[in-house]
Amino acid sequence: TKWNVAVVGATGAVGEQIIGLLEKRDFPIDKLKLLSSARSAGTVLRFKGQDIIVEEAGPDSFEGIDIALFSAGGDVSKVLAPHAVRHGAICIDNTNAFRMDPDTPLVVPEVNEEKIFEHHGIIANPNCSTIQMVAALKPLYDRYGISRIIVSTYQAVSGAGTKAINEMLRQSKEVLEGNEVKPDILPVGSLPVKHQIAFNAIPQIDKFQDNGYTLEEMKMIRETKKIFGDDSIEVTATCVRIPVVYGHSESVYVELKQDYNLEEVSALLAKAPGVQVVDDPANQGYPLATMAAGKNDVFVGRLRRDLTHERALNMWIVSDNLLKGAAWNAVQIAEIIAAKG
Ligand code: 11C
Repeated sequence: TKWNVAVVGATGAVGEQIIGLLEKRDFPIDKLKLLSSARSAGTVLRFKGQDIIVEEAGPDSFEGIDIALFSAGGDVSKVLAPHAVRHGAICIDNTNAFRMDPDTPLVVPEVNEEKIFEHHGIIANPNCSTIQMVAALKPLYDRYGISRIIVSTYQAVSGAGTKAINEMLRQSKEVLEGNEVKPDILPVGSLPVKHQIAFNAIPQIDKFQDNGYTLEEMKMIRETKKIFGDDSIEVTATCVRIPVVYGHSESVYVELKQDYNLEEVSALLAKAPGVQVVDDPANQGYPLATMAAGKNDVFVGRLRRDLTHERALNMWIVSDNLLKGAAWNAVQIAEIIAAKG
């Protein structure tokens, strides 16, 4: 079977990666429709040697579409995904719009692939920082059980889109040339206060919630419980933006329900699907954003026993936020749907 596929947000940072993966993975496509906002409509993009003109997305863009991949922001998904479903498409949504909706599966194939087929038209792709963490923790969850997670992130600017990448590069140049730095987008485009990202670390990703945590932090907390289907896991998160272009890094403290053996943990991770262990302190081997950039896998290292809690360990988890964190997880779900008809 060949599928008619639509990419909504085709000109964005994630959309670009989705199109690249559909081509690279030779996804069985009959027709590819590229959609965007009115502003980007008319852009010409290449797919398998052909030019495709990006069209403005609207309620009637989805006629004849089998699979629609959304990454144009939550507001666009909220309005247009129901229209895509009405036209019979399965939507794989990269935004926060439907993730916590009880009727919408929230899927990381390495963790809960089976949920894909419980959809009612929409399958949600989790937040990038959540995806890489749960993919790496899955083998430990299965073997020992997890009681508690404390995560601190070091997130790339590409998570905030192409404009944020350009802002970081522009500011770096401004600093190096001794010019005044004028923050414009980060930490949150829609909020009035801006902070310099070049040569800095900003402990705010997305808006603050009433409890003092940011939305990014609350996404990690809520999504982790939903993906594992386990509300008993205690999660605390601190999310920080750093001046890296591609690849989110995470320091993760994980408390297990049973005693563990560190060699066994390493072996379990090494054979886990989509996970690569890079853990060789003697030779300074550990995951780096530069190592993960452009790759689909999640990289894990710095595995060590916690010194304060006998059933806890600490680890360092790195992945390309635009790939496993977004485009690859979505295309992986599409591939599973295509493979199972
Ligand atoms: C960031 N995690 O790095 C965000 C981007 O809910 O899909 C992804 C936002 C989302 O800024």
